[in-house]
Amino acid sequence: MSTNAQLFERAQLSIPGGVNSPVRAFRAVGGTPRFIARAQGAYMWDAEGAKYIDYIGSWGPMILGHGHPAVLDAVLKAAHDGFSFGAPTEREVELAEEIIRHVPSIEQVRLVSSGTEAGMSAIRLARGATGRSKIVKFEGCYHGHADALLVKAGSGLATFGHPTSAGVPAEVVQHTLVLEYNNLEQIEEVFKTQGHEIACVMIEPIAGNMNFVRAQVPFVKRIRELCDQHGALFVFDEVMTGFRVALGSAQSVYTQAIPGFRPDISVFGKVIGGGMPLAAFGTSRKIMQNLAPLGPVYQAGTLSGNPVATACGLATLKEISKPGFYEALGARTKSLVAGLTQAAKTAGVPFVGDSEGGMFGFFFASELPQNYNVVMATDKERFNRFFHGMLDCGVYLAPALYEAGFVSAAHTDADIAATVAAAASVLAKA
Ligand code: HOZ
Repeated sequence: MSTNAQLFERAQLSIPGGVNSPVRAFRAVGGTPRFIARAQGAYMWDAEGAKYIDYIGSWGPMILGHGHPAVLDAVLKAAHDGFSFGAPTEREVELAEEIIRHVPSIEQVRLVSSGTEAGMSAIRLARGATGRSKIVKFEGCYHGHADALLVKAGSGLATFGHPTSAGVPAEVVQHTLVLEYNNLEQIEEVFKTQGHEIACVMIEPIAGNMNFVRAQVPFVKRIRELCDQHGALFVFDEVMTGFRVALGSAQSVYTQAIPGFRPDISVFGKVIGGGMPLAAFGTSRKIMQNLAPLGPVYQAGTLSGNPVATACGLATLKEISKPGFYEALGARTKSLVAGLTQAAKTAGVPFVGDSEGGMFGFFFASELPQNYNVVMATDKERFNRFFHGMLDCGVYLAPALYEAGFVSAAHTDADIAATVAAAASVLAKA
């Protein structure tokens, strides 16, 4: 039995399903998960010493690649000064200032430890600030695993065929209204009938938990108008897209298309922690006044603003703020998608892809899907064959069709060329 298989068997004795996060178990694609021993730059090595070009990047955070020297140095220095104090530090102020500097919709930010925590707290803040209970989310958008948001949430839930998790009482989700992504009629209707009761509309602006599906510009524009007309807050969940698709995050992409556009509340994770457990939610000073210790909306955390995690995040943000960073990252990601598209065309396989900054997605379909139901109808069997073929060639893609992919600054043109060559040989056989 291979070392990965032995480790997986052993893991299943002490950890449910052998994993600490469901998608890692390879249930969607079948086969044995690779147990990763180490990573450097754009590569990971598994417990058997096999090398992979990594397009997961820890599901988004590793925008600089693994083990970037400046980040490593900052983390080691911070670790020497102490792991956690449960008291404020200058570094967390610096990180908050740095996030605010790049995202004009935010005047204040609260640091937490995970995207789930940030999303859950953003909803509580929106409800506390508006005095309303109802929230609107969209099918296929995942906002972490807080009960109220775990309805038709794409990603792991889609993989395992349970649109909503067991253990979430119906009363807990009675205020969660779930609409189709990019469906203007449905959002108009819900505001017409329940607008005065809606605390917020929460969206992944580029949904990365149903692979890669963009919210259309007219859709985002109309939600903004409806929120303004009805006194609801517009929450951008940028856990995946934040500092990943642009320095100003996905909201800056929409501001280019909709002059003056800003969401009310933003949720961040992944890149702002550079691979350490760190996330955040931010908004105007006025809305933030509702948060404890200033106001009645409670939120707290022993490891919030952790000194080692903030050092990692700060060092990462410093690197990605350098001139030309996103131009180079975006061009490389585009060249990957173009290469894969060409390889599929040559093999006569229906294929579409899209990317923004360092985030990409692709489908075995003839058109880019606009919502969850269409994503679910794309060719899953072919994706699974492709995934395993690529893995055998040393290319590590996300082990589920419902996940976005990530390119880092450490990926070279040669890595992209090797990936495209692997795809051409896999698709020729698929
Ligand atoms: N939340 C991720 C899927 N969108 C999975 C995270 C992980 O398994 O590390």
